[in-house]
Order: sequence, then structure tokens, then C-alpha cells
Amino acid sequence: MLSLMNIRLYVSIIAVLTVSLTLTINNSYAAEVTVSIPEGAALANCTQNLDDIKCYNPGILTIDKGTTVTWKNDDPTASHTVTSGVTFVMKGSGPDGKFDSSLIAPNASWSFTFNEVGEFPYFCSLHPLMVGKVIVQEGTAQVENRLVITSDPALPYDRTTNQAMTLTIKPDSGDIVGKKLTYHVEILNASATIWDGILDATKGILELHIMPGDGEVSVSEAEEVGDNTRYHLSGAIFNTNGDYNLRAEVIAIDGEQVEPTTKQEFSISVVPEFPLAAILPMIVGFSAVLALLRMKRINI
Ligand SMILES: [Cu+2]
Repeated sequence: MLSLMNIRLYVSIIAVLTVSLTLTINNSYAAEVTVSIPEGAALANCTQNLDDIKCYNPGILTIDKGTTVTWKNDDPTASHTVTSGVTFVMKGSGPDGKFDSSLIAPNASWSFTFNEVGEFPYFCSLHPLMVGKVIVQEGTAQVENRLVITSDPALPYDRTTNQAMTLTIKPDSGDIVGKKLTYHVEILNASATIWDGILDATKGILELHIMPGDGEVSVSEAEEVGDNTRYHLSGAIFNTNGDYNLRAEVIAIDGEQVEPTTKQEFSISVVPEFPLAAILPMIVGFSAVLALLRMKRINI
């Protein structure tokens, strides 16, 4: 028997696997850039023009967040450092402690990954006229559009509680976040469509408030609740036990029709109100009371 605990365990395992997979994929996209320290850098002065390439080449480097920068010492005549902060020659207060390569020998390299947006001036602690700067921008790389679907209450859904179920479809990443989205939503039971519709979500977040009942499925007008656009669905949805599926795909962004490539599926397991395991002890208990009453009657 698949107990609730087991299901929760499996869900946790799947969640961990998904997160690890996502991190792996993100890492493989991380950019790498090299800055050369040219020959003669020790004698150069770039304090008047950070864009000069005689100290660090390039002197001003603009990168996306998450980029790893490698400084290679191509100067065979001297060791150098890459020390964050503004050199005292430029009226700065010296090292600010954000990064420091310590000595980079001729032909050696040193790397640092920039995970924060901002401007990072640096200099060589041996030759304070050697200066450079790294400008880190929010990544412009395309992030995959992704939808996340959640349910409240948590699954499996017990249809006998006569409780409404809220399914939330939310853009999680990519250029769909925060935009007005039009969804094609489908609810299936054993691969047969029991309801489908086209629904707008003003800020992209769609909330389906589902009250299982009988009869044809009807959907309410849109209702704006904070950032969510809520629709009430009632009728014959989730009113029998089994495995259901919710399918959502984005068919328009800000009113512009798009290929429905952004989609997500969510499986919903619907269970009975009183499982047999709960009913059996009740029947046994009730019978015992009846038997006791009869025995008493006989004794009297
Ligand atoms: Cu130097």
C-alpha cells in the first residue's frame, strides 16, 4: 500500500532531483571570460583611463552575473595581483576585501566568479598604477519559460470533505513572469477531457478554485485577488475517485498569440472520504454496542 507518508517521501525525492537537475543545467550555461595581464604592465599607468589595455586587457570588462573571470599573467617580467578596491593613487582606501588573487606569477592564472550585480574596481597591490574594473550586469541570457502548478489542500484530494480545491498555475522563470498570459487549460480523467477552457491571467498567475459537484462544469467570470486571477469551477470535476491531470499551456503573452511551447502537467489523485480502513472499525464498534445492548436485555 502506498501510504501518504510514502507519497510525501517520493514527492520530496522528485523535488530534490528536479532542483539538482536545474542547477546542473544552469551551471553548464555559466560564461567564462579571460583578462590578460600584458607584458610591461608593471610600468604602465592606467589610473587616468581605466579602459587602457596596458595594465589589464580589457581594462573595463562588462559581464553577466554568474560569469567566471580568469586573469592570466602574460607578463614574463613580473608577478601581479588582482585586488578589489580603489588604489590610494586614485584617492581610494585600498583593498575592500571583496576579492584578492594574491601573487599571480608569470604564466599563472587566477579566477573569480561574480555572483553579484555591481561595479568592481580593482588594482595590483604591487603596482598601484595598474587598475581595472569589472561591471556585472543582471544576466541577459535567455532563461527557459517555466510554469509551476501547486494545489491547496495538498494531494491526494479527499473528495468526501466537500472542500474546494485551489490549483495555482504560476510562471516561475523566463520572459513570461509578470506578464498577462492567456492559458489553454484542460482537466482530464484517464486521458478523457472532462473540461477545457481559455482563461486570461492579468499578471500571469491563474487560480482555479474548484468545487466538485454534479452536472455540467461551469466557470465563473475572472476575479482579481492580489496578483492572482481567480476562476471558480463547479460541476462534475474530481467527484469520483481516480487519477486526474491538469494541463496548462500558454497560448498568448500580453495578448500576442504565441506557439504553445510553454506547458506544464500536474497529476491529481482523488480519494474517497471514508476509506474502508476507517469504516470497518466503525462497523465493528457499532455491532459490538448492539450486541451488548441485546445481552443486557436478556439479562433483565
Ligand atoms: Cu602588478
